[in-house]
Amino acid sequence: MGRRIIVCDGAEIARLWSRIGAGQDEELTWVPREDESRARPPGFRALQGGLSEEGFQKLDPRPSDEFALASDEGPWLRTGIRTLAKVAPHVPILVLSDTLSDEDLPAHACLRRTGLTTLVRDDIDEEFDHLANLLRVEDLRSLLDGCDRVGILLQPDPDPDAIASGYALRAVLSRKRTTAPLISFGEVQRPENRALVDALGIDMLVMEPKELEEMDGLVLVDVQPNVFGDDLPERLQSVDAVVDHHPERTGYETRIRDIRPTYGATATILTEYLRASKTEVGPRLATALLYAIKSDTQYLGRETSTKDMAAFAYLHTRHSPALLRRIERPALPIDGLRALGRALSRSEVRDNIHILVLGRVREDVIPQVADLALQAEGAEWAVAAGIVGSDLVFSVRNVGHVRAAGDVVRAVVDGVGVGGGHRSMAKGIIPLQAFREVYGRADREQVRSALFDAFTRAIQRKES
Ligand SMILES: [Mn+2]
Repeated sequence: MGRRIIVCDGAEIARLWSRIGAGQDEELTWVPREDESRARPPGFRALQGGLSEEGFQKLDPRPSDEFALASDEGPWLRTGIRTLAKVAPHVPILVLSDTLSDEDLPAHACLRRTGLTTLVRDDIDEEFDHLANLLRVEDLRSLLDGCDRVGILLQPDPDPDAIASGYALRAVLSRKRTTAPLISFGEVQRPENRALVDALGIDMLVMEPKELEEMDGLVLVDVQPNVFGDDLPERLQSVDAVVDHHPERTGYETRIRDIRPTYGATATILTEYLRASKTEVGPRLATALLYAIKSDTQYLGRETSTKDMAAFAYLHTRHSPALLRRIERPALPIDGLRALGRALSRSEVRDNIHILVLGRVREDVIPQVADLALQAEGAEWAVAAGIVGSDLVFSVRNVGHVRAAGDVVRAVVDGVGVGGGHRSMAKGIIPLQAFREVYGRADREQVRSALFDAFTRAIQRKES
């Protein structure tokens, strides 16, 4: 390794550098300004001859060295860069300047510019953000301190963001499942939500709204009270805290309100709470929050903020890849695999659409088969369909640059079922009875050709 040679313009910048603390391999030099010759900052030696060729030659620059030039004066920096490039053309230069931009500097093959105090500034801003989050956590803790049981209420059929955020809030409050149960007014049903609950061993307390009276404290996570209807039970009209990222609603009271609509996930807010309060984040919690951010932001797609990115990066170093795989790729039952085998034997990509009809299967098999189906050569659209209970359920994927999957599915189920989704993923449900009324039988062949016609029409309509 070569040396890092720091050249500071004047005593003020040199002193700032020594306060930040010099790195081990750094050689500190400075160019005194007029009347500064006797003000040598500690640890620095003067660049003899200033920014002249002789001055740089005395430093004996080698190709493995790196230079930093720190100044806010254009002429000083331009002279320094040009002279150094003449003496040592292959030495890389880091320019530290808060006032000059890249355009103010001469061309150089290996040069980077960044701010000096702005770097410190960014860190300070980040620390103030942590401090604000810590204050929120302390407010929550002291508000709920005297409560025996704090209910953490999630939306009905809570999604991964809600579940992980509730789970994290319990950790922030240093409580257990008995003293801070996760509550929902309905069972966890959708396969991706179930997968998270099962993998983490979270137990959800399903109750009626009126049973909330049993809770001494009540916190809503990833949801606001109005979502539960206009005619709110009394306990929901005035709650202790709401932590959410959906647009702010009115019509309820809460003692603490932390709503951040610019965030892509409530899990990001909770990750900030955990970091600010230095609460331990083990692999299970990190995995849950990581998966929550991933699924709420469509894998850091649209509507992702830099806060979500920062939380994601923090969690990524702490999560368990094996656990994440188990959540994202739940074990397929053998009869599901056999159904897939039968469907694959009739596999065909027609007009860029690949449809696999599975027959009767466990619901969570369907989205996994849809993922697989999209990998077929030539497929721009993949549909996996199966019968679950008395419904025909199908998952849809597309390669992304075509029409939004959610819109297409809404057109397909129009008048016969329900459905929706995002740009590249969607899901539809058509009751078998409704399907038969429209298409006749509901055997594999009929399902396949009905879906093919419906999708062809819906995709074309969208493209015209
Ligand atoms: Mn959410």
